[in-house]
Amino acid sequence: MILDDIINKSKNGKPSLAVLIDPDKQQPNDLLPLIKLSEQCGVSYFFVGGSLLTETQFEDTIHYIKGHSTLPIIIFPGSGTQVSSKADGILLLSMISGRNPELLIGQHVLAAPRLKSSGIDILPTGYILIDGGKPTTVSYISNTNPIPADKPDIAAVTAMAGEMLGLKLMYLDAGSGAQNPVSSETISAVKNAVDSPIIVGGGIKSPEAALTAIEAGADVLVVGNVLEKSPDLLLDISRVFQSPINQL
Ligand code: 1GP
Repeated sequence: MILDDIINKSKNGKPSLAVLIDPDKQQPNDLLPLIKLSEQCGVSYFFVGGSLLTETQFEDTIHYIKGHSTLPIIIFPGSGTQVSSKADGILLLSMISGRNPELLIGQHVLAAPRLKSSGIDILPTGYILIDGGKPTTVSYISNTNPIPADKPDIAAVTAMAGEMLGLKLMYLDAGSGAQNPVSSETISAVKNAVDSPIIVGGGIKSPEAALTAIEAGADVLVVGNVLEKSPDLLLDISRVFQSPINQL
C-alpha cells in the first residue's frame, strides 16, 4: 500500500522525491529520458496530473510510464475525470485551503464509483494551496484563493482540521511554476500541527530549495516544472535525499 509506505518513511524521517509529469506539456514518447533518469536518481514516485488535461493524453501517459518503469504512479488529479486503473494510486484531494464545494466533495461524489471499481490505492489528501508569489493555473481553475505565504498559522490550523476530518496526507502546494516555494516556516508549522505526512511542491527549482523543504519537515517533495527544461537538475536535487546534511 502506497499510503503505508509514505507513512512508514515519514515515521523513520526518510523524505521521498516525487517527479510530477504533466501530460499537457509532454508527449508520452518524449518521457523516456526522464523516466530512466528518475530510476537512476532513486525517485520514489511518479505523480501524473495537471489542471487542463484531455483524457486521451492522460491515459496514454500513464500507459507509457507503466510500460517503461516499475516505480509507482500516483495520480495527482486536476479533476474528477482523471482516474485510471493503470495507475497505482491516486491522491484523493480535498482542497481544504479553499471554499469551493465542488473541490471539497462535489467531484469526489461523481468520481466515487469509478474510483471504487479502479482498484487503485486511494490516498485521502488535504490539498492546501499557499501563495507562491504569482497567480497560478490551479488557483484560477479552482476558483479559490491560496493561503497567504506569511500566514503559517492559517496553514497549520487548516491541516489540523483536515486531519481531524480523516485526511491522511497534507499537500502544501505553491502551484506549478510558482515564483516562491512554500516557506520553511509554513512547512514546519504544519509539521508541528499534524501527524500526517506532508507533501510539498510548487516552484522547487534547486537543490538548496529541496534541502530547505526537507529540513523543515517535507516527507515527499514534488518536482515538476523545472525538469521540463532542465531534466539534469534531478541529479543534483536527488543528492539532497541521499544524505541531506552533507550534500550542499
Ligand atoms: C505543482 O507541486 C507541483 O502542483 C509541482 O510544482 O511544477 O513547480 O515543480 P512544480
